[in-house]
Amino acid sequence: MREKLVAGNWKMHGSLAENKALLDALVPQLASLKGASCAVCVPYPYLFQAQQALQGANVAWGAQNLSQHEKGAFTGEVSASMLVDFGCKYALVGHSERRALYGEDDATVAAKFVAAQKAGLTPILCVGETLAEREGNITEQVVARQLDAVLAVAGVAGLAKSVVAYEPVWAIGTGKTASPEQAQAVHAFIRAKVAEASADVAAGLVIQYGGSVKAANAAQLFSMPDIDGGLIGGAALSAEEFVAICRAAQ
Ligand code: G2H
Repeated sequence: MREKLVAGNWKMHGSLAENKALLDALVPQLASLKGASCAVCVPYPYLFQAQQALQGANVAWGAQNLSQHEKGAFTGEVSASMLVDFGCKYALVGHSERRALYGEDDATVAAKFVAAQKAGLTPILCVGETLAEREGNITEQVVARQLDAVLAVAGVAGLAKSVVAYEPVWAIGTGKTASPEQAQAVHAFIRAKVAEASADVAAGLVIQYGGSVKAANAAQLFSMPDIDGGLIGGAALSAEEFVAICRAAQ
């Protein structure tokens, strides 16, 4: 049986004071979470704060990006081993904002996925189509291409040690959520695609949904057979919302 995972993606939000209030609220409220896991992916400068606040708690932490390089003259970049130094369990790779705003192509995302795993991190691989791609009926083609790029370098054995997050770009931060049925259809497609390489890996793969998930719609989304939790943006900045979403995953 797969355990659902709810991960917060704080994006470029927060301050030492705001994070303290949020983390101090999450730790006791999520202490009793059972049958589901949770994590927060925080901005790089706050990884140390997350590590201090969450060590020994029932909440894992991670980063929102990483370099595909191990070390070297890459000004402004952060390596996978640096994230490990700060106790990260997860690193998002290929979030649509990285793909769209920072030109990360499939090959770069795949290289980041491999770099994360090499250092012992669990990559959360984000895939998803834009509105134009959905309207052009190429959602499955796009998601297949994004998965194939990773399968080509990490293999299905690599995918087995990762989490996939399906995030339709048109639903991100827009308030528009994919309906549970729309999301389920793509999740089932992803699982079937992975099953072509390995039925076992497909059956065990955690596939999160992301895109305007909130307390009010989480339970319905998480009740779908192939939706194994969520990647939560805006709603992860509120302890009340995030805790309610985590509880919906139990
Ligand atoms: C999608 C999601 C979190 P939001 O980016 O990754 O953000 O929940 O704000 O749509």
